[in-house]
Amino acid sequence: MRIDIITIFPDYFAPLELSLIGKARAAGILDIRLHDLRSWTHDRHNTVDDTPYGGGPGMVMKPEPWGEALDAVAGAPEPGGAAGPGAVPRLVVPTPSGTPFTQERAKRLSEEPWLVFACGRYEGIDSRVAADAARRMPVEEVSIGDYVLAGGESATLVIVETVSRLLPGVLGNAESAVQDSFAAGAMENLLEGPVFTKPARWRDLEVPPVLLSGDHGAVDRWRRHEALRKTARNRPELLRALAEGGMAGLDRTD
Ligand code: 6GU
Repeated sequence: MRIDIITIFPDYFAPLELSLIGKARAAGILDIRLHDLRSWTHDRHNTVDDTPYGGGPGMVMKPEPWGEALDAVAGAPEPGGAAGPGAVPRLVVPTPSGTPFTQERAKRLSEEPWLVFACGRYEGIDSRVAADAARRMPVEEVSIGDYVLAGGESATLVIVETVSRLLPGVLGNAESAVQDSFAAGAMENLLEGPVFTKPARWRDLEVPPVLLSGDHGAVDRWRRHEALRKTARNRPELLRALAEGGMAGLDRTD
């Protein structure tokens, strides 16, 4: 998968050289390219923002640098490049006013050959930029949660990490992505319960004996029980959704 990230803070993405994603890049599974938006400005101060039409607080990102950046990055696919000849990327615009980012959405994005992220700062990017891009490529606005970040960079890191670990060959153990809380087909979308490793006794705290029993049926039942307990405590609305989903097609008075 190819990922282009357009930002005024390319240094923000240094962590993408580390760990799982750094290894995936070295292995050629992930082709991540960073672009400084200011390289598409033409004034002495490399201006990327201006005051909002209609008034109000803060600044809005100007359309011209974004238009040129997207033309340069998304307009000219390399023949035989990571995304293939004639490919068009999907443009992802992280914004608190986007539609919610979920594990299911990450799975769909992980099936794309080429993503471009447009990281806005200030009060966002002039809305004509996404409208113009949508004439040539699919565009989605994505929010990672109900809170406001200072810019799209950290949201992009979240999305890139979530998507990357779903790519074939990125995780050491392909099972671990299937087992995740929120993965489709995970323990019915329950949260994961507690986990333990050696030693069996640490600071007078014991690992639950069932995990040492070798009885795989008993271990599975205990894990499901603990997953239910954790979900009831931390995310009770997920249990209610599970109950409703599980009774789909049935009258709840049945
Ligand atoms: Cl994607 N961007 C910003 N700036 N704030 C956010 C967000 C994104 N998601 C939640 N808050």
